[in-house]
Amino acid sequence: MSLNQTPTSNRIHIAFFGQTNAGKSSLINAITSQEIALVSEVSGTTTDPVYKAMELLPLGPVMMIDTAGLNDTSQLGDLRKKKTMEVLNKTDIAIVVIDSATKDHHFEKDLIETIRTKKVPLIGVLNKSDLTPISKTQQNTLSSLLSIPLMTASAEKGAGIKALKEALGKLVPTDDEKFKIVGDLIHPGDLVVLVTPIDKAAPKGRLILPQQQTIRDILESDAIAVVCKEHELRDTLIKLGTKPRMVITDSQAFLKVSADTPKDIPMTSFSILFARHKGDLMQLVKGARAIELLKDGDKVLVSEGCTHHRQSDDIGTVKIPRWLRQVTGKELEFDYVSGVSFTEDAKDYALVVHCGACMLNKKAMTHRLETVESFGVPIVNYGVMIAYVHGILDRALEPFPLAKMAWEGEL
Ligand SMILES: Nc1nc2c(ncn2[C@@H]2O[C@H](COP(=O)(O)OP(=O)(O)O)[C@@H](O)[C@H]2O)c(=O)[nH]1
Ligand code: SF4
Ligand SMILES: [Mg+2]
Repeated sequence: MSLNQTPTSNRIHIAFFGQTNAGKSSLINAITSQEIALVSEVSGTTTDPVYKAMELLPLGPVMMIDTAGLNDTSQLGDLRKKKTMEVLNKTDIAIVVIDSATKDHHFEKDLIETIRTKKVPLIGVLNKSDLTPISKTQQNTLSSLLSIPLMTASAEKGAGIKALKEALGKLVPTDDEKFKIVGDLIHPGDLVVLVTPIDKAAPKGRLILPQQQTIRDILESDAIAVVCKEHELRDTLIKLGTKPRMVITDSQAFLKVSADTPKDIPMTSFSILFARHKGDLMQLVKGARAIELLKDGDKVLVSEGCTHHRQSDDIGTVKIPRWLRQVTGKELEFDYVSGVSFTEDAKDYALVVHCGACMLNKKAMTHRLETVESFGVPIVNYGVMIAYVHGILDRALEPFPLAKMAWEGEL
């Protein structure tokens, strides 16, 4: 990803569903006016979802998802349903594409029901209006049969595309808080000190995504970001001459930074901020409480959101197991998953430890949290766990009173 791109996790995910040859790929092409999706006369060319990040006016940064042509039969097959679900778990807006010539809409009814279970806003498009013109009455009848808003379009002729974009604009979640990382905790003019170690684990020539995003969020809040390494923190705080609103550090430097930050200055970590931003800080903090209940022979699942380049002392496969064995003194078994695959069956685990999820959107992370919760299994993330094993979770939760209460067992 280049530096000037909006991260995937902050894009509105728009997914196109429908029967093979309904014109999903053609519609994406028409909307984006770019030949990005594979269009073919042969049924079922697109087998796996195709993702394309782009700026789309008036929506802003989006991720278009062209799904595999589902089947032409009246039922969604199990495997296809599973694939649809996987995409739906991260979809912000769903578009159901229907060939206007379609007579039997069982397939679409089934599909729409599936989308409904996920509470994803959806809109239907009757495509190929150039081949099969649809009257307003027909359109309304079908719209009430399927219980979704329907629009007509011709991907081929470009008809109805502008209206579709405008309709999409109205479906975009308008929650301003949605992408707040720290902005809701600070005021204009506040000084925020960010501590970012530059060690062998840091990428060459740049800052990592959570650091960039936090700086951006601070600037958008009209506050002031001061960035230093852990070794310069003491000096930075002296030179500032005024108390910063908050110190935010990389988890790796937590101990040193905690020691160097006066107790009356609130301090937390990027990972705690992102745990809250991406998921449910309370749930993750409750997960940390479950660590001390682990028993010999318990299974722990370590889950990472992407298959990033592994360091020699990889946090997921090396540090996390080592820390957990050290703090519990128990014989634990570890399983690992990474990337798009995530267990739908967590019941065998006593604890799930998830990464910071910087590459996942909130929807995907929320789905993972809910899946694990549905099995009654506790889940913690790297940031909360690192703070816990270093004995500084107490301090890192200070800016978050509710999560702190959950940590103290009061909720
Ligand atoms: N006449 C006409 N043909 C279309 C339209 N949209 C798609 N097609 C054609 O229908 C076929 C299937 O389109 P495609 O986008 O690959 O369908 P997908 O399987 O849903 O992705 C291609 O031959 C397209 O050129 C349209 O609005 N009008
Ligand atoms: S925190 Fe998770 S999603 Fe982000 S780079 Fe690491 S493994 Fe990937
Ligand atoms: Mg296609």
